[in-house]
Amino acid sequence: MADKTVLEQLSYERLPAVLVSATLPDDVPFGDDPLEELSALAETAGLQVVGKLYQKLAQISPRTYIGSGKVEELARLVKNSEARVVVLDNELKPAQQKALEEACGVSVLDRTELILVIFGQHARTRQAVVQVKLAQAEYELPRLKNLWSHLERQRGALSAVGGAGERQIEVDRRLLRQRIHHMKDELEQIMRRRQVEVSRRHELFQVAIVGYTNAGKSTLMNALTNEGVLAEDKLFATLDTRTCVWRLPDHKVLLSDTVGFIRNLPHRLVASFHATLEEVLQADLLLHVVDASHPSATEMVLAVEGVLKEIGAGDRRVLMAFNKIDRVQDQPALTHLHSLYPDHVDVSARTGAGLENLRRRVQEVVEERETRVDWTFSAGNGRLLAYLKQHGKILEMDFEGDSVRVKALIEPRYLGQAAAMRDGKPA
Ligand SMILES: Nc1nc2c(ncn2[C@@H]2O[C@H](COP(=O)(O)OP(=O)(O)OP(=O)(O)O)[C@@H](O)[C@H]2O)c(=O)[nH]1
Ligand SMILES: [Mg+2]
Repeated sequence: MADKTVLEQLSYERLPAVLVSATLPDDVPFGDDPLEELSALAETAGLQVVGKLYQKLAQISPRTYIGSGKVEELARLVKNSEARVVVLDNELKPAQQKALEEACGVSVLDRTELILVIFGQHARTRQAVVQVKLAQAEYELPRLKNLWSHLERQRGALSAVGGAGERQIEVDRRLLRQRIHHMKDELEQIMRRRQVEVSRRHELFQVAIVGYTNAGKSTLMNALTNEGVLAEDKLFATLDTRTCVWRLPDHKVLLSDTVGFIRNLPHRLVASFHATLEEVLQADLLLHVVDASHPSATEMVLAVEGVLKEIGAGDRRVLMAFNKIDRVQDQPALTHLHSLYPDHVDVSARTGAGLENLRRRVQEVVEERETRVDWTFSAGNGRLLAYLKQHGKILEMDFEGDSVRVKALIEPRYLGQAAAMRDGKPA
């Protein structure tokens, strides 16, 4: 874990930073500049990028991740650019992180830690705060020992205080494990309360917006519902799921905005955001929003599909929404995406282009699954009303005198029984 004070400064000070990319032969290229995404992450976190360093590695160096010649080059670059922090676009082992810090004389963060910093800055609700703290604590746990032995080495007193050091590590670990335990408990409680809300809402068809970070998910949610959720040109602007009612031409459905995905999302983070992603797992339809104007759109789509599989939502019905169509330059690339994903709509959340089409397409999906009924029957027929509620989704219900008019969606297999109840025939 990098120096805590450095992490705290990130949010309000434009600390100068050097970014490092090390690519292995099997890495899939992601855009022209391998550091483009890390730059955006760094900017979002509040860092000021003052230098970039690239290395193509045949294999990872166990001690410093990058090769020893590169370490020297990095140390020079840090010195010359007066950088205060180094960020590597890879996941570092604790010992590698320490070795690099010693060589450069400044804090070294890896990609995971930078994402954790951003999450920490953007967490608003109690649930998001606890989830982020949990992920941070789990990141810290395996790094505790290393910090300690590093201190001991510095003092050159390993043999003298070895026993005391060992005990101190155990104490630190136990305290951290306790904190992790408490946070998991608290999350579970929050989830139990949410579960009640979710099951109350269960009567409506649920659509969850998913997609790569910065794809325009929140902007789209706002354009469709006037909900006024936060949308910014920042990575991970949204950390909480927000759900609201979305009115389609003939239906009312629930629309949820969710946390953005990113490639190489660390497993720990995926796990700690499970609660937030619960909405995705319960959705009837996933609206996968893609920044179609991005040169790496296809890789982003694949990364999102990877995360969906990982959280157990790989088999969900998906409608692709190719967003930011207003600024697509590379028409052949878009045509290629169209051919890969025939079930798609082109939209611009900014200009509103394609939104009507999107509403219609989602409505079609809703109707595909269910039969729509528009029945008027005696308000005293509570049995039918209960049956429709249990096996279908009530869209509208109006009492007119002693009769009731119900518009509902119902799965075809329940339709016969419901119709019999309406017509007063024995089941
Ligand atoms: N040109 C253009 N820009 C858009 C469009 N939709 C969104 N944007 C911009 O893209 C940026 C990101 O939008 P958000 O809606 O915050 O993206 P998000 O997917 O919710 O991002 P996270 O919550 O950070 O994962 C903002 O600057 C938006 O104004 C669009 O259709 N066209
Ligand atoms: Mg958002």
